[in-house]
Amino acid sequence: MLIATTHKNTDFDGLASVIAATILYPGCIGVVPKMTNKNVEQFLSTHKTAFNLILPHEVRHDEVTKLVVVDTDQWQRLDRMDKLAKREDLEIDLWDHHAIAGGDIQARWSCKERIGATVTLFIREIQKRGLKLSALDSTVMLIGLYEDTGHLTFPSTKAEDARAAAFLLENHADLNVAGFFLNPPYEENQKEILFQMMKKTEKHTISGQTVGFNHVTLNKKVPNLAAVVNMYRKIVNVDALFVIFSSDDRHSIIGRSGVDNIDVGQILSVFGGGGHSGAGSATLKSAEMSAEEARNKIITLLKAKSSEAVRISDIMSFPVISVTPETPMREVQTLMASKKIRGVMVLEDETIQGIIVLWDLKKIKKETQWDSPVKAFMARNILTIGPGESPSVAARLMIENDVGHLPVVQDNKMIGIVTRTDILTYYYDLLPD
Ligand SMILES: [Mn+2]
Repeated sequence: MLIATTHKNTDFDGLASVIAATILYPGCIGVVPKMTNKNVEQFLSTHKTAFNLILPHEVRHDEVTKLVVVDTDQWQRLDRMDKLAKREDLEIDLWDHHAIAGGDIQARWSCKERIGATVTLFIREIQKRGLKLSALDSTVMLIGLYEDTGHLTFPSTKAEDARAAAFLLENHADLNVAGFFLNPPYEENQKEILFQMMKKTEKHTISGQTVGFNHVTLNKKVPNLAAVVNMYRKIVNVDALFVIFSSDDRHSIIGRSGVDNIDVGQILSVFGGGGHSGAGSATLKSAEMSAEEARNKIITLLKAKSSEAVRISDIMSFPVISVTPETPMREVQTLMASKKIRGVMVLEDETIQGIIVLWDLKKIKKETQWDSPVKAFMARNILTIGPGESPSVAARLMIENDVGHLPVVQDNKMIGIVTRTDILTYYYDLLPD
């Protein structure tokens, strides 16, 4: 007997990958954990018979000769597979897109890659072998792909995920069905939780990125908390978010991130959970840790991570090209043209007096004004930035204040400058002119 299974609290990527395994491995039966996410449960209640799927209690473990594990690499996340974990003769294939190291499932063969969704890895193989997909297969795979990549918007999304989506659309994936399961209507108690969360969001700025925290005590079971957190994240507008839901004896932490350098899956793996950079979760016993301790631990982890990150001092330009306040505009213009720069600092005795940018030259209407000193045209209220800040802080300052140059100041002394070009070069890996 050959079976394929995935993690408990199965999401659509897990389900789609199990179904893909039943297509890829001849004779393979899919085993879906008893506990699935609410939208997966709804999907299965109407579509289950269309696929070759059974429940964990229906598996005759001693007859299993081969196991295909998808979308996780940890035994503890599988449902009722403990008996198989002890079997030494069992052949295991593993397909996963989570953290490359860390899992305790020893596979004979594995395909582990950092990519938006596990199902993308299967689609690669399905395409390679020229296998046919039904419209229904394509639809469930597209839902898995869209759910795990936030409709191809999460930073973990790769070009191959988008190509996989194109392949599924070519194979008649139904976007109406996908839309229905990706955006389930909110239930009354989900709305209640959402309102409760909106009343008290705690925001922290860690290395220039805003991280939201929330703690909610649940006194009844609320389905699909992950969807509530997704909705909440759109409302609170933070770079990353962690919500701790506490019930009688346990805390569930759900994390979401929209930025590259906060990997929530990695952070939550410290708590025994997991996920990928954009989305993750963990469950812990309240006896082990209070909600506040869990929050503090997340903050500590975030701070430790950010200390390895790129700083302004790594991307700034120096030495800085500057003039004195008395320099005639004509000289400033010549300087900008010869150095091919768009802004010049105006300094006197090493202190910043102002900045003159290419745009200011357009203010000159009369020929005689080219002889006037730069101090008559320069901008005086200068925003500065510290060398230890992150590029995203600089980007935010530039966008919010519509400035293209930020002097980098340390101990009241200017040590460099960051420009829009520096920021773009950093974000897009472009080489400067
Ligand atoms: Mn996944």
